[in-house]
Amino acid sequence: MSDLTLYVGNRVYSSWSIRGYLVVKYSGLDFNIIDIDLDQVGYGKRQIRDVLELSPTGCVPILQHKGLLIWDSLAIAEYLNELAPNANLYPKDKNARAIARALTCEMHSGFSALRNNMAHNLKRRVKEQDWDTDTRFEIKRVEDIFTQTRADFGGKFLFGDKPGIVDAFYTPIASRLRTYNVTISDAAREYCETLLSQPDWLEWEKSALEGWKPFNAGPWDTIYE
Ligand SMILES: N[C@@H](CCC(=O)N[C@@H](CS)C(=O)NCC(=O)O)C(=O)O
Repeated sequence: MSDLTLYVGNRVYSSWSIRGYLVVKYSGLDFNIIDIDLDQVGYGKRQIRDVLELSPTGCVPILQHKGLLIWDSLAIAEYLNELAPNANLYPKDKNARAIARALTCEMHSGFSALRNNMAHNLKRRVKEQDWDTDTRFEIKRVEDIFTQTRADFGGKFLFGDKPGIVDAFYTPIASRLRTYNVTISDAAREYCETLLSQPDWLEWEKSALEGWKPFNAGPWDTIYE
């Protein structure tokens, strides 16, 4: 039994949990995973009792290492980067690492239109729709990030041929673009396909589909089917 445990939410929906999961996988460390059903009283208000017992934020993912509890996917990623320095979760080169961190932080704190209008649901596929200006702007920014970063630093992934923290953080975006059938450039699509055929993602996706049950909490019944 490993001394590292990751607590995650409902796998079909929880995009933040995906980030945490992929980073732990990419760290190469052995870990346990505990699923918390977010379909409970308090969901959407960060007041689910089972989550609050672990983190004052009321949010997953949460990483437990020995006596330490770490909340927030970015803090989890940074902690794992320190715990597994040889996994190269960020690029080795100082300048590339700075850009990788900037892109990770951009994902972590931005893209609110995309998040709000494209609720994460890896099971769902819907027809392409007309997006509002803000969403279109963010889709374009994502395309530019995918294309330019790979041109400047990349291989298969954004910074080489191995996935790292920044790739983990953009994987739920690739999943959203697929769910909502968003038209993007060929270069951007190629990177999305790389992310969505990566074995650790496929393992998550398979377990998510196998463990799926309808999500009733919140007002999003039609989205969370
Ligand atoms: N910034 C946080 C956000 C985490 C977050 O919003 N998690 C959602 C699940 S995807 C959650 O736990 N929501 C509980 C709720 O809304 O009550 C992170 O990076 O971990």
